[in-house]
Amino acid sequence: MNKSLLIGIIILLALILIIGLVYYFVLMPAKYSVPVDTSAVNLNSPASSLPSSQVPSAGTTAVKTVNVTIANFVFTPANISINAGDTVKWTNDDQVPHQISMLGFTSQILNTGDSYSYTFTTGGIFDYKCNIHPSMTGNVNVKP
Ligand SMILES: [Cu+2]
Repeated sequence: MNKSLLIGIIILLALILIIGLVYYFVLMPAKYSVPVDTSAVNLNSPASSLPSSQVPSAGTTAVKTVNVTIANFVFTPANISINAGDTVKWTNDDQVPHQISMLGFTSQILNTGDSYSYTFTTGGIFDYKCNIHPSMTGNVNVKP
């Protein structure tokens, strides 16, 4: 009597354990395989084929946005280091207009309070300046 009850409990626990293992090993890998597939796409195709918002960065680092403030005719910080896929956002806090210019793009004229964002998809050191005040310079070091 007691023995068969004990066996019944052991069988029940074994079933719960098996169901748990099936969930863990069958369903969980299906969820986690998505980032692996994304990085495989990144390795095999150029970043330009994907919308910039979906370009995965190297490894598991999340993409980020770095803010650069324009004030008193100075970019702050003037030298920044980011990963490919990250975005730089310049915001003009000066009372005069500025315009970000770099090999590859020129922003619209940024009046007071305006901002401009650019997503860097390839590695390299990108020097930029203000088109209106060429003495204003900065650079972005993009790690591939
Ligand atoms: Cu300027």
